[in-house]
Amino acid sequence: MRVDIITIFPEYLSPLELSLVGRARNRGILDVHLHDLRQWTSDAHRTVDDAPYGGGPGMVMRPEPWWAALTEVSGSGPAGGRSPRIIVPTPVGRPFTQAYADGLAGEPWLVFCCGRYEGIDARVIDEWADDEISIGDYVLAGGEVATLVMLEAVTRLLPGVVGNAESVADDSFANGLLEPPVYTRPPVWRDREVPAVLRSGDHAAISRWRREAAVRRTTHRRPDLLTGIDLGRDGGPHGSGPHANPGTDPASTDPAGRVAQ
Ligand code: JD8
Repeated sequence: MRVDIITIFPEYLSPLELSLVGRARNRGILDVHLHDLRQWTSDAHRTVDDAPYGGGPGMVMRPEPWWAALTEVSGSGPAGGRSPRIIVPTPVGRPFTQAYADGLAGEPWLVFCCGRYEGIDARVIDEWADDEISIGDYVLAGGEVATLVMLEAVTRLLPGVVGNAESVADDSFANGLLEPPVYTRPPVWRDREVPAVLRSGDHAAISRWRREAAVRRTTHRRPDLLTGIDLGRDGGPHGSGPHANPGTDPASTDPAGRVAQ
Protein backbone atom coordinates (compact mmCIF):
# COMPACT_ATOMS: atom_id res chain seq x y z
CA MET A 1 0.00 0.00 0.00
CA ARG A 2 1.25 3.51 -0.89
CA VAL A 3 0.42 6.36 1.53
CA ASP A 4 1.10 10.04 0.91
CA ILE A 5 0.68 12.52 3.78
CA ILE A 6 0.53 16.29 3.18
CA THR A 7 1.13 18.47 6.26
CA ILE A 8 2.87 21.63 7.47
CA PHE A 9 4.39 19.53 10.32
CA PRO A 10 6.06 16.47 8.68
CA GLU A 11 7.98 15.81 11.91
CA TYR A 12 4.62 15.19 13.62
CA LEU A 13 4.42 11.93 11.63
CA SER A 14 7.81 10.64 12.74
CA PRO A 15 6.12 8.00 14.95
CA LEU A 16 5.41 6.22 11.66
CA GLU A 17 9.06 5.12 11.72
CA LEU A 18 8.47 3.11 14.89
CA SER A 19 7.06 -0.26 15.87
CA LEU A 20 4.39 -1.99 13.79
CA VAL A 21 4.11 0.71 11.08
CA GLY A 22 7.90 1.13 10.97
CA ARG A 23 8.35 -2.62 10.49
CA ALA A 24 5.67 -2.70 7.78
CA ARG A 25 7.59 0.06 5.95
CA ASN A 26 10.92 -1.75 6.32
CA ARG A 27 9.33 -4.88 4.90
CA GLY A 28 7.90 -3.00 1.93
CA ILE A 29 4.29 -3.73 2.91
CA LEU A 30 3.72 0.01 3.39
CA ASP A 31 5.30 2.82 1.31
CA VAL A 32 4.87 6.14 3.14
CA HIS A 33 5.72 9.53 1.55
CA LEU A 34 5.62 12.70 3.72
CA HIS A 35 5.14 16.07 1.98
CA ASP A 36 5.59 19.56 3.51
CA LEU A 37 2.70 21.69 2.15
CA ARG A 38 4.95 24.79 2.17
CA GLN A 39 6.86 23.44 -0.84
CA TRP A 40 3.80 24.42 -2.88
CA THR A 41 3.84 28.06 -1.75
CA SER A 42 5.41 30.74 -3.93
CA ASP A 43 5.87 33.71 -1.57
CA ALA A 44 8.96 34.48 0.49
CA HIS A 45 7.12 33.73 3.72
CA ARG A 46 5.81 30.39 2.39
CA THR A 47 2.32 31.44 3.54
CA VAL A 48 -0.27 28.66 3.92
CA ASP A 49 -2.99 30.55 5.82
CA ASP A 50 -5.12 33.67 5.44
CA ALA A 51 -7.97 35.46 7.25
CA PRO A 52 -11.43 33.84 7.12
CA TYR A 53 -14.05 35.40 4.85
CA GLY A 54 -16.94 36.56 7.01
CA GLY A 55 -14.58 37.30 9.90
CA GLY A 56 -14.29 35.21 13.07
CA PRO A 57 -11.39 33.73 15.05
CA GLY A 58 -8.28 32.13 13.65
CA MET A 59 -7.02 31.62 10.12
CA VAL A 60 -7.99 29.35 7.22
CA MET A 61 -5.63 27.31 5.05
CA ARG A 62 -5.28 28.87 1.57
CA PRO A 63 -6.60 26.85 -1.42
CA GLU A 64 -3.66 27.44 -3.79
CA PRO A 65 -0.93 25.43 -1.97
CA TRP A 66 -3.36 22.55 -1.37
CA TRP A 67 -4.54 22.49 -4.98
CA ALA A 68 -0.98 22.44 -6.29
CA ALA A 69 0.02 19.77 -3.74
CA LEU A 70 -2.91 17.47 -4.53
CA THR A 71 -2.48 17.91 -8.27
CA GLU A 72 1.17 16.86 -8.03
CA VAL A 73 0.81 14.09 -5.42
CA SER A 74 -2.29 12.48 -6.94
CA GLY A 75 -0.66 12.73 -10.37
CA SER A 76 2.51 11.06 -9.12
CA GLY A 77 1.11 7.58 -9.34
CA PRO A 78 1.80 5.08 -12.13
CA ALA A 79 1.00 6.64 -15.54
CA GLY A 80 -2.63 5.97 -16.47
CA GLY A 81 -2.80 4.21 -13.19
CA ARG A 82 -5.36 4.49 -10.48
CA SER A 83 -5.90 7.69 -8.53
CA PRO A 84 -5.47 7.71 -4.76
CA ARG A 85 -8.26 7.68 -2.16
CA ILE A 86 -8.00 11.15 -0.62
CA ILE A 87 -8.88 11.33 3.09
CA VAL A 88 -9.33 14.57 5.04
CA PRO A 89 -9.35 14.17 8.84
CA THR A 90 -11.83 16.73 10.25
CA PRO A 91 -14.01 17.08 13.36
CA VAL A 92 -17.03 17.38 11.03
CA GLY A 93 -16.28 14.08 9.28
CA ARG A 94 -17.95 10.63 9.37
CA PRO A 95 -16.87 8.58 12.43
CA PHE A 96 -13.74 6.46 11.98
CA THR A 97 -14.67 2.80 12.67
CA GLN A 98 -13.07 -0.65 12.43
CA ALA A 99 -15.31 -1.36 9.46
CA TYR A 100 -14.04 1.78 7.69
CA ALA A 101 -10.44 0.76 8.54
CA ASP A 102 -11.14 -2.64 6.96
CA GLY A 103 -12.26 -0.81 3.80
CA LEU A 104 -9.12 1.34 3.66
CA ALA A 105 -6.91 -1.72 4.16
CA GLY A 106 -8.07 -2.92 0.75
CA GLU A 107 -6.96 0.26 -1.04
CA PRO A 108 -3.63 0.39 -2.98
CA TRP A 109 -3.05 4.12 -2.45
CA LEU A 110 -4.17 6.58 0.24
CA VAL A 111 -3.51 10.32 0.56
CA PHE A 112 -4.08 12.03 3.94
CA CYS A 113 -4.56 15.84 4.01
CA CYS A 114 -3.62 17.18 7.43
CA GLY A 115 -5.26 20.54 8.06
CA ARG A 116 -4.37 23.09 10.76
CA TYR A 117 -5.72 26.47 11.93
CA GLU A 118 -9.51 26.62 11.50
CA GLY A 119 -9.32 24.13 8.63
CA ILE A 120 -8.77 23.98 4.86
CA ASP A 121 -10.63 26.26 2.37
CA ALA A 122 -13.86 24.34 1.61
CA ARG A 123 -13.35 24.55 -2.18
CA VAL A 124 -10.32 22.23 -1.88
CA ILE A 125 -12.26 19.67 0.17
CA ASP A 126 -15.29 19.84 -2.15
CA GLU A 127 -13.08 19.17 -5.17
CA TRP A 128 -10.57 16.65 -3.86
CA ALA A 129 -11.79 14.83 -0.73
CA ASP A 130 -13.13 11.28 -1.16
CA ASP A 131 -13.69 10.91 2.60
CA GLU A 132 -13.97 13.43 5.44
CA ILE A 133 -13.38 11.39 8.62
CA SER A 134 -13.41 12.19 12.35
CA ILE A 135 -11.66 10.02 14.93
CA GLY A 136 -13.92 11.18 17.75
CA ASP A 137 -16.15 13.85 19.26
CA TYR A 138 -13.43 16.05 20.73
CA VAL A 139 -11.45 18.88 19.11
CA LEU A 140 -7.81 18.45 18.11
CA ALA A 141 -5.54 21.23 16.79
CA GLY A 142 -4.92 19.53 13.45
CA GLY A 143 -5.20 16.39 11.31
CA GLU A 144 -1.79 14.84 12.02
CA VAL A 145 -2.74 12.89 15.15
CA ALA A 146 -5.90 11.61 13.45
CA THR A 147 -3.77 10.45 10.52
CA LEU A 148 -1.48 8.55 12.92
CA VAL A 149 -4.52 6.88 14.51
CA MET A 150 -6.07 5.86 11.20
CA LEU A 151 -2.79 4.66 9.68
CA GLU A 152 -1.97 2.43 12.66
CA ALA A 153 -5.48 0.92 12.62
CA VAL A 154 -5.23 0.24 8.86
CA THR A 155 -1.61 -0.98 8.81
CA ARG A 156 -2.25 -3.74 11.36
CA LEU A 157 -4.93 -5.12 9.00
CA LEU A 158 -2.51 -5.45 6.08
CA PRO A 159 -1.55 -9.06 5.27
CA GLY A 160 1.74 -10.03 6.89
CA VAL A 161 1.88 -7.12 9.35
CA VAL A 162 0.46 -8.77 12.47
CA GLY A 163 2.20 -12.13 12.89
CA ASN A 164 -0.83 -14.13 13.83
CA ALA A 165 -3.78 -13.03 11.72
CA GLU A 166 -6.07 -14.65 14.28
CA SER A 167 -5.34 -11.87 16.73
CA VAL A 168 -6.66 -9.39 14.16
CA ALA A 169 -9.70 -11.52 13.37
CA ASP A 170 -10.99 -11.54 16.93
CA ASP A 171 -10.20 -7.89 17.59
CA SER A 172 -12.47 -5.72 19.71
CA PHE A 173 -15.17 -4.36 17.44
CA ALA A 174 -14.25 -6.98 14.81
CA ASN A 175 -16.87 -9.27 16.42
CA GLY A 176 -18.73 -6.29 17.81
CA LEU A 177 -17.78 -7.05 21.43
CA LEU A 178 -15.14 -5.54 23.70
CA GLU A 179 -12.12 -7.72 24.49
CA PRO A 180 -12.36 -9.90 27.64
CA PRO A 181 -9.85 -9.39 30.48
CA VAL A 182 -6.36 -10.81 29.79
CA TYR A 183 -3.91 -12.37 32.24
CA THR A 184 -0.35 -13.76 32.25
CA ARG A 185 2.04 -15.23 34.87
CA PRO A 186 2.17 -15.36 37.86
CA PRO A 187 -1.03 -17.35 38.55
CA VAL A 188 -1.48 -15.48 41.85
CA TRP A 189 -0.28 -11.91 42.32
CA ARG A 190 -0.95 -9.66 45.29
CA ASP A 191 -3.58 -12.23 46.37
CA ARG A 192 -5.24 -11.84 43.01
CA GLU A 193 -5.75 -15.16 41.24
CA VAL A 194 -5.99 -15.66 37.50
CA PRO A 195 -9.44 -17.21 36.81
CA ALA A 196 -8.93 -20.97 37.13
CA VAL A 197 -10.74 -21.72 33.87
CA LEU A 198 -8.01 -19.88 31.94
CA ARG A 199 -5.40 -22.22 33.44
CA SER A 200 -7.54 -25.32 32.93
CA GLY A 201 -6.49 -26.17 29.36
CA ASP A 202 -10.19 -26.77 28.64
CA HIS A 203 -10.34 -24.68 25.47
CA ALA A 204 -14.11 -24.98 25.11
CA ALA A 205 -14.58 -23.68 28.64
CA ILE A 206 -11.94 -20.98 28.06
CA SER A 207 -13.62 -19.63 24.93
CA ARG A 208 -17.00 -19.76 26.68
CA TRP A 209 -15.55 -17.79 29.63
CA ARG A 210 -13.97 -15.25 27.28
CA ARG A 211 -17.18 -14.82 25.34
CA GLU A 212 -19.21 -14.32 28.48
CA ALA A 213 -16.64 -11.91 29.93
CA ALA A 214 -16.69 -9.99 26.63
CA VAL A 215 -20.48 -9.79 26.70
CA ARG A 216 -20.47 -8.72 30.37
CA ARG A 217 -17.87 -6.02 29.75
CA THR A 218 -19.69 -4.81 26.64
CA THR A 219 -23.01 -4.78 28.50
CA HIS A 220 -21.52 -2.66 31.27
CA ARG A 221 -19.35 -0.31 29.23
CA ARG A 222 -20.78 -0.19 25.72
CA PRO A 223 -24.37 -1.41 25.62
CA ASP A 224 -24.66 0.59 22.37
CA LEU A 225 -22.47 -2.06 20.73
CA LEU A 226 -24.90 -4.85 21.62
CA THR A 227 -27.69 -3.73 19.30
CA GLY A 228 -27.94 -6.17 16.43
CA ILE A 229 -25.53 -8.67 17.98
CA ASP A 230 -27.01 -12.14 18.32
CA LEU A 231 -25.69 -13.24 21.69
CA GLY A 232 -26.92 -16.74 21.10
CA ARG A 233 -27.75 -19.47 23.63
CA ASP A 234 -25.44 -19.06 26.53
CA GLY A 235 -23.34 -16.29 25.12
CA GLY A 236 -25.22 -13.45 26.56
CA PRO A 237 -26.96 -11.74 29.38
CA HIS A 238 -30.28 -13.15 28.43
CA GLY A 239 -28.90 -16.54 27.47
CA SER A 240 -29.85 -19.52 29.59
CA GLY A 241 -26.21 -20.04 30.67
CA PRO A 242 -25.13 -20.02 34.30
CA HIS A 243 -23.86 -16.54 33.70
CA ALA A 244 -27.22 -15.26 32.50
CA ASN A 245 -27.01 -12.42 35.00
CA PRO A 246 -24.35 -10.05 33.68
CA GLY A 247 -23.99 -8.54 37.15
CA THR A 248 -22.20 -11.44 38.79
CA ASP A 249 -19.57 -13.88 37.56
CA PRO A 250 -17.42 -15.89 39.93
CA ALA A 251 -14.91 -16.52 37.14
CA SER A 252 -13.31 -13.09 37.26
CA THR A 253 -13.78 -11.61 40.66
CA ASP A 254 -11.07 -10.15 42.83
CA PRO A 255 -10.57 -11.36 46.43
CA ALA A 256 -13.11 -8.73 47.51
CA GLY A 257 -15.59 -10.41 45.12
CA ARG A 258 -15.61 -7.40 42.81
CA VAL A 259 -16.39 -8.55 39.21
CA ALA A 260 -13.49 -7.84 36.81
CA GLN A 261 -15.14 -5.45 34.37
C1 JD8 B 1 -8.34 18.31 11.40
C2 JD8 B 1 -7.71 21.87 11.94
C3 JD8 B 1 -8.45 22.33 14.29
C4 JD8 B 1 -10.91 22.25 14.11
C5 JD8 B 1 -11.08 24.88 15.08
C6 JD8 B 1 -9.52 23.70 16.48
C7 JD8 B 1 -10.19 14.68 13.33
N1 JD8 B 1 -11.73 14.08 15.82
C8 JD8 B 1 -11.12 15.31 15.52
N2 JD8 B 1 -11.16 16.38 16.32
N3 JD8 B 1 -10.48 17.42 15.72
C9 JD8 B 1 -10.03 16.99 14.53
C10 JD8 B 1 -9.32 17.90 13.58
C11 JD8 B 1 -9.11 19.25 13.98
C12 JD8 B 1 -8.52 20.11 13.05
C13 JD8 B 1 -8.14 19.65 11.77
C14 JD8 B 1 -8.93 17.44 12.31
C15 JD8 B 1 -7.62 20.79 11.08
N4 JD8 B 1 -8.24 21.45 13.11
C16 JD8 B 1 -9.73 23.13 14.10
C17 JD8 B 1 -12.19 23.03 13.95
C18 JD8 B 1 -12.28 24.04 15.09
N5 JD8 B 1 -9.81 24.16 15.14
C19 JD8 B 1 -10.42 15.62 14.36
N6 JD8 B 1 -10.04 13.86 12.54
